[in-house]
Amino acid sequence: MKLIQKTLVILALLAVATGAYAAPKKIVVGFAQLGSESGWRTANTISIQDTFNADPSVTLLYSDAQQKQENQIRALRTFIARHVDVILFTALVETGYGPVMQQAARAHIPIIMIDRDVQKSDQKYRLCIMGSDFVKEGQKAGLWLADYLKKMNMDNGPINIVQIEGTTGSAPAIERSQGFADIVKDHSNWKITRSQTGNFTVDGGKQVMQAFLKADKGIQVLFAQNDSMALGAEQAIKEAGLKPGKDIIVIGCDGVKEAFEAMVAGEQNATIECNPLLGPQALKAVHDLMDGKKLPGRIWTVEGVYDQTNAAAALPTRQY
Ligand code: GZL
Repeated sequence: MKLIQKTLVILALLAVATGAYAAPKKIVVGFAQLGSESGWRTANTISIQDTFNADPSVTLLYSDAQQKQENQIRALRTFIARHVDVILFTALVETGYGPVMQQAARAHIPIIMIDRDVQKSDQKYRLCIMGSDFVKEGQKAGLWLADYLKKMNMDNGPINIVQIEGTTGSAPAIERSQGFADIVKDHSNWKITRSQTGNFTVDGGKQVMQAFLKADKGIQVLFAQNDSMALGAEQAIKEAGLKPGKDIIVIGCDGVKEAFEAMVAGEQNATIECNPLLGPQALKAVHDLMDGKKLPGRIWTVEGVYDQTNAAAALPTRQY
């Protein structure tokens, strides 16, 4: 090694050792995830963790609240105490976060909502919401059902619909119910005869569908507000000696791989895609924020509708 190179190496080592050169400060991001209740949630978490952990300019602090609001509030308080630069937050339910979000605002820590928002009165404490349009997803489920019943020449007499809702009080449960009801009310022969929460889990969907089937032998359609609950309900329908996808039309939400496999097997009729792969959009939003750019109030995800006519072709490309 030439003398000049040796000198430069020694100078660089000295600069670091004396603190004269400080490595650029990393952006510290606190991510308060709500839990790991569904395939969707797992894919959402992995997308954010993999994207952020691959960026050397960022440190991601992660918390899984295991679907308990008190754990999420505790995690947010910890991020505030650690003076993180940005908080990513997925609200388990819409209410109850105002005080801790106000604390973050007072500490000048910006909050970017991922996937699920908080109630309107607390939205002043967050910078933006990044995620899907749940009302539109509910409407898409109703519109798909109308099209399918028409194609199958089934929309003549009464249509008995049951609904398995997501986590009570959560934005997707509230808004998917609203969107689906928007379409149901346009069909006087349709009726949602039973609706109950399955808490977005496979077991929850199975237990609720078992109860519905015990109480009602005339169910024709199930709208499950996520594919995990639809898959659980399909197990219950089979155990009751019926064929899901044939004896009972099954519509899910999310677009997880297992739902595509169920559609290819003829055991689910449709799924309304809800894209969990928000990591790249979230990282871009964090960098834009740190670079002083203004974030839009709403960053939408792009998603479609899949059924037995296009599931097989799409299955190999599914990433979650
Ligand atoms: C929707 C998301 C929902 C999914 C469920 O964006 O919040 O939560 O639909 C998940 O699978 O549990």
